[in-house]
Amino acid sequence: MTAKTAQAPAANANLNANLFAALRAAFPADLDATAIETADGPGAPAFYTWRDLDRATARIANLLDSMDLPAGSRVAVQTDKSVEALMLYLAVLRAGFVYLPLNNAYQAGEIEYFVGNAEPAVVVCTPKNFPWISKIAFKAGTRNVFALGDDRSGSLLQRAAHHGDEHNVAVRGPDDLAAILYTSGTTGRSKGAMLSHGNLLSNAQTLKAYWDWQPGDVLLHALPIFHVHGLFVASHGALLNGSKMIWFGKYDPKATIARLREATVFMGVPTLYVRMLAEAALDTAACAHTRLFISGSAPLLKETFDEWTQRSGHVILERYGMSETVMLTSNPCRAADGARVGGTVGYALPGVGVRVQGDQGQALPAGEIGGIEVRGPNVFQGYWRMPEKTAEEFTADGWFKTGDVGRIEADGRVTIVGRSKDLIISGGYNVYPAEIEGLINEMPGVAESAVVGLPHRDFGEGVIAVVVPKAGATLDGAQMVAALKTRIANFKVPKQVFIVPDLPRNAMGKVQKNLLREQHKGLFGA
Ligand code: MCA
Ligand code: AMP
Repeated sequence: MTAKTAQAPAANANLNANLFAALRAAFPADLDATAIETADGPGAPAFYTWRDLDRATARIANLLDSMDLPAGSRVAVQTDKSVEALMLYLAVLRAGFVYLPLNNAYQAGEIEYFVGNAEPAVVVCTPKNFPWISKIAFKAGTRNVFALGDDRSGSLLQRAAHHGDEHNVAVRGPDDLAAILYTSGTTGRSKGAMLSHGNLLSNAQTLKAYWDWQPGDVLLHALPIFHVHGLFVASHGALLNGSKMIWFGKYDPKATIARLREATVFMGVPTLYVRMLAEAALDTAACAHTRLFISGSAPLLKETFDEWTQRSGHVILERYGMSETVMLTSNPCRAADGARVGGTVGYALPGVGVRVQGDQGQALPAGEIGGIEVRGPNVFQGYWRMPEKTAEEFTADGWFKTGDVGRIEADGRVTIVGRSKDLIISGGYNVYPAEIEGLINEMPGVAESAVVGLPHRDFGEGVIAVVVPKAGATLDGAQMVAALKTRIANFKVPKQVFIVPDLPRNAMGKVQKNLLREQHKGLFGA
């Protein structure tokens, strides 16, 4: 079944296709109006005007230009969330280089892999992490390492201050790379999804129209800016509409509810909604000013959807996307486009093709469950320096295999029912069991392990590990958790480790993870 789609907006081939040029063109005429107001963190409230965004991105872009970097150079960034970090992203686009955001929970081993794989010309990190990250970067051949703190400290802004505040946006074509986002896709080690200026801009323009961005809209931005949701969907949405953002460095449900009165648009992963629902202050009055609540990155439980409708008076708009594709489907925004239905991810966005195929690659009729495949101007250029992996993830007729399993109704509505990829999504972050199992299996005394996700009332899914010791060995689950915390990002660390004599296997010898999930399903009270 292939979902019906409307036509995508035509791109003007005569214009600079650099995404920054489009964002800059959308700045309001009054450059002295507030573009971003910080709601927390050092110096809050701080007010950044559109002119500040223009000048600061020009300074950083001029600094990058002054370094004579080769075309296509990657700029890898692991910093805390700040307006300056957003400016750095915009400056990298402006100068025509390739932005590589890294989750700020990543530890040394993870950073070493990304830096080794992407070979960035520039690395930016927090002043606190500078000693160890710079060591990794210099060892991998990176010549330029800067520090950027969430209090405007660090060498990046000091150096940028010596540069002019005017800059001609680098001319880029729609297929030129704008960003690389590391993701494990459907199998194996982390792969860098290469997104072009055209991928990002076409998606941002489509969402601006489909979500009916209005003059005067204000976005409450409470997501991290190292993944698609916070960096692209949320920030591009506000910037392309010339909309002010209320900017949280860290998500806090109480503070978010208090500021909703000034915002018209909110975007979050399901955990953000679950946490707000746990607050008595979440009521219709708190949400009276907001016109649109959007959820994505992980399945939104029907009960969260229903409770939100009841408590806030708003029906959440759920949408679906991936790092490789940005946004793919969305429930309608305007009543004229249809109803928002809980438990579904809506319709293919205009210009995006979504189809469901059977195991043998055959087209399936409406309502039947199969693998979700997609195509469109938003679909990425391939995995960084992995042509074979890229080829594996596309069908012969050019559709990208998402690794998600679902169905499309006769009217085109898409529902995701599961994943064929072994992936856990915890609080909106992806955890690849194979990565964690690999680390556990290397630990002394471990024979084998299985990592699974269980229903979790806060994170949607919570990670656990089930571990078999070698004959005669004694293992301590708590010690294993502590050891993993020093090696990988905290959200990937199993919340609990169970030591068992053996793992359940089927007749083919494959570990039956479904049985482990069933056995432990009540652990996180969901
Ligand atoms: C924090 N912890 C977690 C998670 N976050 N555990 C599991 N899963 C998580 N997501 C644990 C930490 O390990 C730590 O435990 C403890 O919680 C406190 O950590 P802290 O960082 O203070 O937590 P928090 O600030 O409360 O963070 C929870 C959060 C955060 C706000 C829900 O996870 C978050 O911002 N999630 C959003 C992720 C996101 O933006 N995803 C979009 C991906 P300990 O102390 O034991 O170590 S983009 C995407 O998927 C696409 C394409 C799309 O469709 O959008
Ligand atoms: P990422 O690799 O971080 O881009 O995560 C993409 C994956 O998140 C998708 O392949 C889906 O499995 C999942 N995802 C994103 N949005 C939704 C949603 N609304 N419902 C269910 N799963 C989602």
